[in-house]
Amino acid sequence: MRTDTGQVFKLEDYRPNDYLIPETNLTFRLSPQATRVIAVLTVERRGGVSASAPLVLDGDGLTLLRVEIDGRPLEPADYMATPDQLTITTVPATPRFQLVIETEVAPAGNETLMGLYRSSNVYCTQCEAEGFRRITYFLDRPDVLSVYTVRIEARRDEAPLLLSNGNPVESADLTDGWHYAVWHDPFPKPSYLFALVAGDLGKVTDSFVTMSGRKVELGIYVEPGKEMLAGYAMDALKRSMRWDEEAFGCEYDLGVFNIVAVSDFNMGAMENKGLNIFNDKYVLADQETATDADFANIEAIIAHEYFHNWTGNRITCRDWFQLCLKEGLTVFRDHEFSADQRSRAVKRIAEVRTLRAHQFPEDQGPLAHPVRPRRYREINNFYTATVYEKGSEVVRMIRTILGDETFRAGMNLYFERHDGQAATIEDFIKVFEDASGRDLQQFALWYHQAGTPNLTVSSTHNPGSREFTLEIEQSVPPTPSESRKRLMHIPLAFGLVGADGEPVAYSSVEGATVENGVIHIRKRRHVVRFSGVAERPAVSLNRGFSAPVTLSVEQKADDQFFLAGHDSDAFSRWQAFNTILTDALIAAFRQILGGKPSVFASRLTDLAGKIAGDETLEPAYRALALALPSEADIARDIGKNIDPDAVFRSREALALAIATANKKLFSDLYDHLVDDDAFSPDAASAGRRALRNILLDYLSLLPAGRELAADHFHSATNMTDRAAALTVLAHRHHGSPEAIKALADFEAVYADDPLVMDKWLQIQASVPGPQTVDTVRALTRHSAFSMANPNRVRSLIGTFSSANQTGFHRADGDGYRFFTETVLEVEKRNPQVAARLATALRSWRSLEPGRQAKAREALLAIANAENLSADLRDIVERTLV
Ligand code: 0A1
Ligand code: ZN
Repeated sequence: MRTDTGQVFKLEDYRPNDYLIPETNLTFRLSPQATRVIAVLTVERRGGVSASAPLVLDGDGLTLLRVEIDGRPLEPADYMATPDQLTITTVPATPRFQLVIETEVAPAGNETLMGLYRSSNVYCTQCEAEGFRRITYFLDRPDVLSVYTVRIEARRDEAPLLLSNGNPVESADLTDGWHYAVWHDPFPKPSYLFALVAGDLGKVTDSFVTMSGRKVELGIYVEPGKEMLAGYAMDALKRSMRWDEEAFGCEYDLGVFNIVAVSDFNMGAMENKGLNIFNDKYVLADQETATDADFANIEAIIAHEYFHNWTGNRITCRDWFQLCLKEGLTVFRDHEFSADQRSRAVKRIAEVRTLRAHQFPEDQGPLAHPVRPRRYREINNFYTATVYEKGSEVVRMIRTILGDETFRAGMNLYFERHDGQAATIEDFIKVFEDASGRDLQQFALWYHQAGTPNLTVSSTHNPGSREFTLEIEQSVPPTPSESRKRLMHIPLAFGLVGADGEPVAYSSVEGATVENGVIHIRKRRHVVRFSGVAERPAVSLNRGFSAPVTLSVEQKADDQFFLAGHDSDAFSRWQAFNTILTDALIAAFRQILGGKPSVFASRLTDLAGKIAGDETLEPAYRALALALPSEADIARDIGKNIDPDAVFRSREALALAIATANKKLFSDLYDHLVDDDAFSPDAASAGRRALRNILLDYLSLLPAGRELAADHFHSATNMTDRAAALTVLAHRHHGSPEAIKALADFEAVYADDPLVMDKWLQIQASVPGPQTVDTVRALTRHSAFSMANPNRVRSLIGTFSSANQTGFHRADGDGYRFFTETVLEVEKRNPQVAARLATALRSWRSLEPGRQAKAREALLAIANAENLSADLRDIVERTLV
């Protein structure tokens, strides 16, 4: 384990290395305990660099067996080797030389899942961000691009399949039951995109003909016997390949494209050139085992990794500070893909919910950082919602500002100008400046400045002068190490809506640039005057969520209700109703704290019924509208002094009020939505299931709700319905005979399917209430659980600590004690997963004082543990500041 060196990496310290490695030849002789790696590197000194400049290569826990230059072993005086560095002090005077390095690594004992490791007897690699240095000494940085040739040798019985990046070159038998394969990747790439897979895997094949008529062989490799679960992923891959040609002109460039699913993986998936490696959770699916959400995730992640071929691989990052250059852009691309494959409005609402649930708390807490950070201690901790999701929103804003066509011209310029390069955010912004002739320097603050901007908006209408005025003021709250903020350029899409629901015309506008329905906020305060407006309109703000900001709007409740029923922008219509719900929940929270009963306006509960039954709206949209803000959403909107038990009670009270007021309507609709057709994972069918399942959630609160949920569970013909019913039983009817039986039945059927058992763990880990910590403790000893597998850890421990507000934040601090123990235990094997778990306490300062003190104790207990990894120390120390 890499312990903390305390070193801080700074953007301004970037300089290119003195050396390049244009060619890399690797030979692997695979064995679980002692794999030999021979690296033959062509090293080149960059022009102008002194011949005496040492060559310093990165390593991480390596054992060096041999080092030679141009065919001669190095003298001990000519180099220095530690497990973490190889320094060659005497370098040949020639500008180019050949360096041979032989190392030995032990994939079997590697539980960090970085570098070369074994997952269920399959050899696989994970090199992003700095895992390649666990395989051999190298210039392990993204601006060193090399052409790789890889020879893999293994025992045929142990590893009949041998894969690496690029195209297959040759393969044959060796003596003693061994065999080999050689792969060559003609595209120069950074070391983080290197991959190797070897083992016994099942294969699903297909092919794709690119826009210029080249045939690409496609392969998806899975655990033998699971081939029939890879069909959806293969279909998603082909749709992604076509879409990228149509939407961005991006054509695939190798003769093969392979995907391998492994069961031990730290993240979702990895875009290694021509050989994507996936967490099997994002490949394997059928109606029996996967929910609609799983299908949607598979589609999105298959697309995401595939799209990296151009945004990430062909054009990579100069350094890790530029991570958002590939990630924010590729998330934007996968969002657009899913929007085109499904319903754009529904997709946008889901994206915004995710952004608010994950990125807003990050941006508003101690771990806030700019989309392009300037400092890091551990790069693994910067694969964040800010880099990915906010990074994507920033790209979306560029498109909003430029318009579709100019944006596309900018993207074309980006591909033309930077193909084959390791680029920066400045390069990215420049292509859009050049394509549009606009100055985007103020806009670029979105990359440089952390924090969620807030817009305070108020409006007045003067019927006499027929003038409608919006006063808009921006502020960006201080974030760690950035106390003073500069003024941002915020594209605020808006609409003025008349009493008939139609857009209100105006003759002229002054006070801000307004183009194509977007107000460009650039100053601290804008007074935007619309002339020729006879009647007071309702204002629909941040349509389509044009900017990732919070709004403080002085708006009449009547306007909110009006917009929730009439806004022509589907996102804003959803937003209006969501705001109504949030306001009601916050009021109920205060009533509960004041010892008063919660009361809800009948026009609110009536509107919920109207939306549920509105056949002009897509079922998926109705389901999203009826989903109450989560406890974490409510807590975030309250902001401080949070008592999670009171939040929970307010939410339950509102759910009960909505269910009670709409009993008959919900029940009829629930019956009507029953689906007798053959299962399809498509968005429309999924939307109907989503609506029916949220209705079940409401109906379960009413008399006979428990029986209804039990029926729903036992008659379910797909995992979406089964998991939804099990959640309702376990959460709302905890401990009931129906809940106990359903959990037991589920376990009996799926005991041998780890991915399905993850759902079983998740559902139990999220049961509200103080008793759940004991359940979770007990489940850590269940045979379905393993501390060594990231999916299991995230399902049980991750769900408990980040999705169970009342259980985790139990008033006596026992949830936190369990958390400390477990995080430290996971850390011993896998620091990266432990560090991610530890972010569950990032919002600890918004809790009420009692819980706050206990949460701090828990964080301090982690911080004071001995030999803390760099990953965990970085998170815990920043969280405590
Ligand atoms: N580049 C991948 C994410 C990723 C990052 C680090 C990893 O190491 C454990 C794995 C994957 C993506 O954006 O999909
Ligand atoms: Zn990515």
